[in-house]
Amino acid sequence: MTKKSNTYKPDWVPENAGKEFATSVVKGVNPKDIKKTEKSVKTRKHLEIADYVNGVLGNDRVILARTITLIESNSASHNETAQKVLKEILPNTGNSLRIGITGVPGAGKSTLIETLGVYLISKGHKVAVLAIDPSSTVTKGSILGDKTRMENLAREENCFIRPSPSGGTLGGVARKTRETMLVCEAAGYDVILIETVGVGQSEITVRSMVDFFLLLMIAGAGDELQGIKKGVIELADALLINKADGDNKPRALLAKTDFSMALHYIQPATKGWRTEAHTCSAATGEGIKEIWDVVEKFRDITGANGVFSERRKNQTIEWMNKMIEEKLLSEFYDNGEIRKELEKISGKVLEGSALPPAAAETMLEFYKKIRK
Ligand SMILES: Nc1nc2c(ncn2[C@@H]2O[C@H](COP(=O)(O)OP(=O)(O)OP(=O)(O)O)[C@@H](O)[C@H]2O)c(=O)[nH]1
Ligand SMILES: [Mg+2]
Repeated sequence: MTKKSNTYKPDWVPENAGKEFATSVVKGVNPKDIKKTEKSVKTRKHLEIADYVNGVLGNDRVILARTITLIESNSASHNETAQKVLKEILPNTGNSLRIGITGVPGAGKSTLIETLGVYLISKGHKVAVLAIDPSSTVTKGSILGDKTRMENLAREENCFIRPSPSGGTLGGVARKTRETMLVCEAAGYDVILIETVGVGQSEITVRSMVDFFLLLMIAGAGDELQGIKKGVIELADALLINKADGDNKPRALLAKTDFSMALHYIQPATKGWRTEAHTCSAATGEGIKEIWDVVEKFRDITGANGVFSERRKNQTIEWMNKMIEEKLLSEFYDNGEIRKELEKISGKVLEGSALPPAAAETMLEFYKKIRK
C-alpha cells in the first residue's frame, strides 16, 4: 500500500502477517466529500431549477414526475418554480403530435390508448398519456384505475402515463395539463395522447390544446347518435367506431355508413381536411394501424398548407386569454372585501330590491374603487 491514497498502515502489524490481519486501514469518509450521485438528486427533497430542467431534458422519469407534481401543486411557491422551469425548457417543446381522444364512458378510450400506444412505441415513438377528467374531483381520478387497465403500455420504457390532475375547476385542470404537455415534449415524448370523457365542456377544452381530435364511438342500440351532441362531432378530425369485433362488427360497419352520411352535412373541424368515420377494435388491434395512417395523413396535409402551425399559434393566444380570464376572476372572487359586498348585494337581488344587471354594475364599481 504505497500508493498515495486515503489508506495507511495500522500502528502495529505482526511480522509475516497474513491476510487474516488488516494490513492497511481506510480513513473515515467525511460525508461532505461524498460526490452527489444521480440517485441523490432524485431523492433530494429540494431541487434547484437546474435540477428540474436537466432532469426533464434528460428524460429522467422521476424528475419528470416531480416537475409535474410541482405544476399540479396548488401552492404559489411551487407554481413559481414550475414557471421558471417551463421557461427554461420552452425551446425544447412543441415537437410532438398532440392528440385528443374523447367519447362516452365505456366507449373504449383507455383500451384504445393502450393498443395505439403499444403500436406507436413499436414504431419507435415515445408516448405520453395524459387525461383531463374534471369529475376526478369526486372520483379522485378515474384514470388511476386505468393505469392498471393500460398495463402493457405502462410497462413500456418509452411511455409515460399521468392521471388527470384532480381538484379545481376545468380551467385549472386544463392549465396544468397544458403545462404538463410541454414538460413531456421537452423530455422527448413525440406523441401526446390526452383522454377526456365526452360529457360536458371538457372536450372543448381538449380540442383547444391538441392538433388532432378523435371522437371514439360505439355502435349504439338503435339511435346511432347515442347522446353524442352534434357539437362534439363538429370538433372531431375523425370519428372512430370502436368494438368492431365479434358479433358487433356488422353493427359497427353499419354505424360507420350512417355517420359517413351525416358527416356530409357537418362542417369539418379543420380547414382543408375531411372528417371521416372509421372502425376499429381496440381489443383485437384491427384498424389501429389504419387510424394512425389517418393521423399521419392529417399531419402531412395540415403541415403543408399551414393549418397545423396556424392552429398552434391560435391555441397559444387562446391559452393566454384563458389565463387572463382566470386571473381576473380569481382576483375578484378571492378578494375578502368583494366577498362581503357580494353577499350583501346578493341578498338585495334575492329579495328583489336590486336587479342583477344593476347589482353587477355596483360590484364592478366597488371593485374599481378598492383597487385604487
Ligand atoms: N369487444 C370489445 N370491447 C372493448 C373494446 N374496447 C374496449 N372494450 C371494453 O369496453 C369496456 C370499457 O373500456 P374502456 O377502455 O375502459 O373505456 P373508456 O372509454 O376509457 O371508459 P371511461 O374511462 O370510463 O370513460 C372495457 O370492458 C373494455 O374491455 C373493443 O374494441 N372490443
Ligand atoms: Mg378511460
